[in-house]
Amino acid sequence: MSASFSEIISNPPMLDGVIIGAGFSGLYTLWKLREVGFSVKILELGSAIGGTWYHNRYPGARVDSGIPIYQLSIEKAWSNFEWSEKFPGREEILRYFEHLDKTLDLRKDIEFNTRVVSATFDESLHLWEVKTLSGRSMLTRHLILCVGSCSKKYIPEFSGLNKFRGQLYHSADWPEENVPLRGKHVAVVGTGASGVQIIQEIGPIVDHLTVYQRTPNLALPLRQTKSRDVPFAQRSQYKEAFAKTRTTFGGMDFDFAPKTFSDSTPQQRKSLYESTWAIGGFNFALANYAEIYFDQSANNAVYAFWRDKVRQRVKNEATRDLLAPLVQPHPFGTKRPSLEQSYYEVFNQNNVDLINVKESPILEIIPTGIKTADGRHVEVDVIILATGFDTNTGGILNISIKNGGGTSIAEKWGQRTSTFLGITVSGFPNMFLLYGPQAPTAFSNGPTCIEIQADWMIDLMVDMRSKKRARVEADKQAEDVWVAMVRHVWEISLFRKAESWYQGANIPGKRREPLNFAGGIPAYRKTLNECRDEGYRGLHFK
Ligand code: N01
Repeated sequence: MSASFSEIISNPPMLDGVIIGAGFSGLYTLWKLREVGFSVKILELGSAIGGTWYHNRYPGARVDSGIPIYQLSIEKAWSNFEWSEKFPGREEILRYFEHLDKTLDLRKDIEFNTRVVSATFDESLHLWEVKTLSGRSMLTRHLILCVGSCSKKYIPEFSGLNKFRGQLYHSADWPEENVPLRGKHVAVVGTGASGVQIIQEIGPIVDHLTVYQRTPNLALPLRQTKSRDVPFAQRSQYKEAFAKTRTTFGGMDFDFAPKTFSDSTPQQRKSLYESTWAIGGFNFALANYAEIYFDQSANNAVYAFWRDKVRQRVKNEATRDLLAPLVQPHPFGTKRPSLEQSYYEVFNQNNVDLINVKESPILEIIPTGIKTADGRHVEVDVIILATGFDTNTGGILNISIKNGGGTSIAEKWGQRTSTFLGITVSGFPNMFLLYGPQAPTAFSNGPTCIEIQADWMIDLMVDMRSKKRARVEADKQAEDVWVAMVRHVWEISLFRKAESWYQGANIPGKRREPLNFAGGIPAYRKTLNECRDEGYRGLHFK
């Protein structure tokens, strides 16, 4: 560490917390830590707040969790913000972030355009030294990583990528200026949440669209509601909705059906499928039978319903078989289903082609387009790589984080990712992860998971302050128990069967392991609360 103890004492720019990232988790943490009297700063790579919503500006970007629950539950913020749609688009969400900034006075404690390159813990001072790319250094008691679960983009190593003469963008790297697509020949690679939204948005305006699909997205109807037509959420109901999110599997304001699949008659099942389908959003996935994530026969039934609904919408038989195959490509819901409004109809347009890259992978990018293994060349002006992210761990491992013994987080996670409760890491004192690995992250409404984790962490920091404790660190054994729990839930679920980013299967060479806790929000909260109520069992203090 570059500063000596006497320098720190005589020159105290030392903070209680440095937060990395100004998305939902960073902003909520900043506000709440300040409310309880801690000194804290956010360092943010981008030039504005919003996190994933700042960085992901691709055409059609829109949230898949509905209002009122896709916002912070801070009354001062929600009580005077008007949402125009149940599932708002990026512009409206950025307007909301601006509102958060004004209402909560956030910006004064955020440093923008600041890339954190390293964080090193000093064993004797119990402090982190955080360094930025520009060479600045800051001392902080706590290091709080709010870097987002999808912040490190993944670009497949296609040969010839840099020889392409047209425009090439990753979905998370879309330019701020308008990219004219009207009249253009465009290729979209990838049909995850980003790809589905892009395809649906640009299909109707481009001259020609070629979609490269490896795995079909088992997408669900969004069913947008405009507040001018139907008031979809009364403010008087917000508090109840936020409270409900703490009690449901996915942190939504609805939960699985109370009855089981096995106890339901075929007619009751059909009626549940139809009603959840008609409501739209994630209802078909998360207000369905809980067994669909654990029992293959329950899952098969749901898949068959989904398939038949979608197949009716696609005219061409070969395209239909690719988008909604007769045999399920993976258990329904075990890869992230997107929400769509007109995705399937786009493939009925004459200007849209669908290429199956499972059968015929992309061989190379040629100067004028894309060549697949079957020898087909498609000439395009623009290639959009909607190929996803090195999720959950990528954003954290992007920073050189070292503990007092000189061990990096990359070394610590060399054999397996391990955390205690998805929030702390043994061997890395005074460091917290929010919305990261081994938490309900991917399986929950973002703001719900984030607030639960941040509230727990802040209670802990307040407790430490009151007891004059300078350092907290997870116990290795307690961490092992949590990692085993995450794995156990994973192994008994159907999630294990899908080649998903939930378990790191989307990145060639990335180790497969459960990166998300699939036990649901109530079980997660119970574990956090028990830990706190038992005097922070599993944590060591100094
Ligand atoms: O990324 P993805 P994403 N050749 O990994 C394909 C959040 N999000 O950016 O499925 C050809 O899901 C890959 O194929 P396969 C949300 O949590 C939220 O879309 O691996 N194809 C897949 O189709 C989401 O889950 C929102 O077989 C290749 C696609 O690229 C997460 O971000 C909106 C390939 C990647 O899909 C990530 O979504 C957007 C190759 N070599 C994102 N490599 C909302 O809330 C990969 N693919 C609305």
